[in-house]
Amino acid sequence: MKNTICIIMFGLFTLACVNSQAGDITVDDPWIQEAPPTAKAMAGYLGITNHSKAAIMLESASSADFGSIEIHSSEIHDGMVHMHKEPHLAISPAASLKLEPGGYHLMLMKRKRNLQAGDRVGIKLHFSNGEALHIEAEVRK
Ligand SMILES: [Cu+2]
Repeated sequence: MKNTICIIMFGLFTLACVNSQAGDITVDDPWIQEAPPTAKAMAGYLGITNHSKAAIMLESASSADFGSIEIHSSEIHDGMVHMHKEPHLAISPAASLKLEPGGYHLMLMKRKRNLQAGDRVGIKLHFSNGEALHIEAEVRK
């Protein structure tokens, strides 16, 4: 009898989880471009998908391996890459946004340890719906 109650309760709990906001955001293929040891900053890329019915903003990011992380966009004028700091990044309802070379990226600054291809970096992403995602980005050439 006790077992039956547990199974029913677990079933209700699972339903409650599906209906809550947790899991509205998923991240795919996070990676960081390898940079020379002298470089002060590195660029991080990933795909972000918003599974909810409302726009969600990526508001900030942090990592134990970097002193600070900014959200940047980049544009090319006259063959020169210009980067702009963005206060946040909006992901439309039921849509994906790709941070990729030549476009949006995470600007990882004040590196605290040497990072080479194959190393993994933990990054925490904070979203406007209150969700915080901990991701692991691989350093690649
Ligand atoms: Cu940048």
